[in-house]
Amino acid sequence: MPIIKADKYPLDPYLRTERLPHVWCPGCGLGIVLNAFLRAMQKLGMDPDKTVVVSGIGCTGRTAGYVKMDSFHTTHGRAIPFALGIKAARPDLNVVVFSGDGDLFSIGGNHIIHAARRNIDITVIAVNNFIYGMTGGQLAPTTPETSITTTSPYGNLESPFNMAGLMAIAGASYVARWTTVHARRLEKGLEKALSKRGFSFVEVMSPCPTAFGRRNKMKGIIDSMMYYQKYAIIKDNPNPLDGVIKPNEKFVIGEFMDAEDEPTFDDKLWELTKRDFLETSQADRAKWILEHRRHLETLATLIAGENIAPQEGEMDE
Ligand SMILES: Cc1ncc(C[n+]2csc(CCOP(=O)(O)OP(=O)(O)O)c2C)c(N)n1
Ligand code: SF4
Ligand SMILES: [Mg+2]
Repeated sequence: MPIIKADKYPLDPYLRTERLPHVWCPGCGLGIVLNAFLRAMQKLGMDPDKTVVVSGIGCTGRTAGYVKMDSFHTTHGRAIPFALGIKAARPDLNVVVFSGDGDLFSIGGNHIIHAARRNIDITVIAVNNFIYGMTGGQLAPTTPETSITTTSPYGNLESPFNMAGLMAIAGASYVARWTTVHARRLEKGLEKALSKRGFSFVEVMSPCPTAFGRRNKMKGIIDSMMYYQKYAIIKDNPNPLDGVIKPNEKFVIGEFMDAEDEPTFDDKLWELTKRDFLETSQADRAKWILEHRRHLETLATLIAGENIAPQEGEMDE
């Protein structure tokens, strides 16, 4: 059969192709997750110049280096506060965190629960491969009980986090969990998450044959895929508390939360800013506007909508 050489790939506009081939192992699920994310962006017509990707450290964290948009490979566990800083400074940008289970829920655990609680308008894609992949397979806060890792050679004794459940209960506006076998549903879920206002979170169960699978009877990629196929049950509006994952038992995937119009942290901040403006004397409004010029664009909308434009002469200085 002739070998067809492809010169172009449909997702090229979103990839730094000059950095390929990537560092991920054969059989790693990360390519599927990245593909689903970029396809979702493409489907939504999202402008890469208006999108920022932030990753922490780990195999998943390498994603930031492959996407052709402003992207940041930050310190381990600090992807969320870094992303919040970007969103606070530039609320007009789409801010996406793409990082690993260890990075987001171990060292970064404190940050992520508070970002969900505050309903900050960012999207988090959390790749759950049950392990610290890059550093050689240490126990993660998501490792299922009894699993073998380099730091639990007799089997994990700890209960793992139910990441999707935790995010839903903490206050996220949108929470879903899919696996790399459910690639189409994953893509749709990411489309929804990227379009949602407020904190949106998508957990993706993804194989790591190198650091997790080969120690836990999922040596090859097919074993992991068969595992997801066999044990995943798709449920409509599952109870977040039912999101616990136990080895060799059925686990729930689907949309755990899809809240309607929950005010975001930004909305509340804006209400406060607006009140501050309205309480400012007529004479001081121009000065106030100059001081708050970072929000001028939003302010223009407010002025148009609520007719509180500065009076003649106020903008002269
Ligand atoms: C402050 C700090 N602590 C520890 C590390 C070592 N480290 C690098 S990656 C990593 C684990 C990453 O695991 P995860 O986020 O699940 O990503 P994966 O490699 O599995 O995709 C750790 C502990 C580090 N780089 N910085
Ligand atoms: S170690 Fe695991 S997570 Fe990292 S690239 Fe290899 S298979 Fe993927
Ligand atoms: Mg991991």
